[in-house]
Amino acid sequence: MFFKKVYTLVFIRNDNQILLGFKKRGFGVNKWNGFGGKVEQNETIVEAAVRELREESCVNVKTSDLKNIGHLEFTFEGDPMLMDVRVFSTNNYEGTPAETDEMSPKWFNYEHVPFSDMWPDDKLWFPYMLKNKAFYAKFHYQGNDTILDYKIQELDSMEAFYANQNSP
Ligand code: 6U4
Repeated sequence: MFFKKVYTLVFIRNDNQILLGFKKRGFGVNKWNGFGGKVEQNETIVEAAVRELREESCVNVKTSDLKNIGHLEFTFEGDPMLMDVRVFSTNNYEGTPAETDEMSPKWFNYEHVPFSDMWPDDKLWFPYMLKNKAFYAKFHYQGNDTILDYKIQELDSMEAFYANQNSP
């Protein structure tokens, strides 16, 4: 049995570029990633997504502009925690991305996403995101570098996925 913790992961994108942050500390340190973190008790998932994006990149977005585009689950060999990661995207934001204690932001062209310095799962599901397809994926890791097992599925819509899951 796993106990589940909900996280957010936000990508700001335009027609040919995506904003990533280089993680300076903590989980996923020294990797490029989207912006996000744990959902706190007093907030909704999308509110947490807005807050983490602001805290980590100084960029502001409206909850109504964030589109839920994917659902990721991560488990780690020998660890009873399941990371339930809600992926969001928008092209509508305010402010200029700036370095914070946690992240250093940078725009990448879609052809130059730095997969060799990212979580190994990213190169498997980014293609769905970049083609604007909704997706569900789960990955079982050994440590932070080895994927022991995984599954990826393109979805008709996130709404249909959550309706079938009986989950908000
Ligand atoms: P604290 O303890 O407050 O620094 P918090 O900022 O709440 O933590 P953090 O930074 O640990 O949370 O959140 C982890 C972030 O990394 C979330 O956005 C989810 C994301 N993430 C975790 N595993 C990932 C993976 N394998 N691939 C990926 N993103 C992942 O692309």
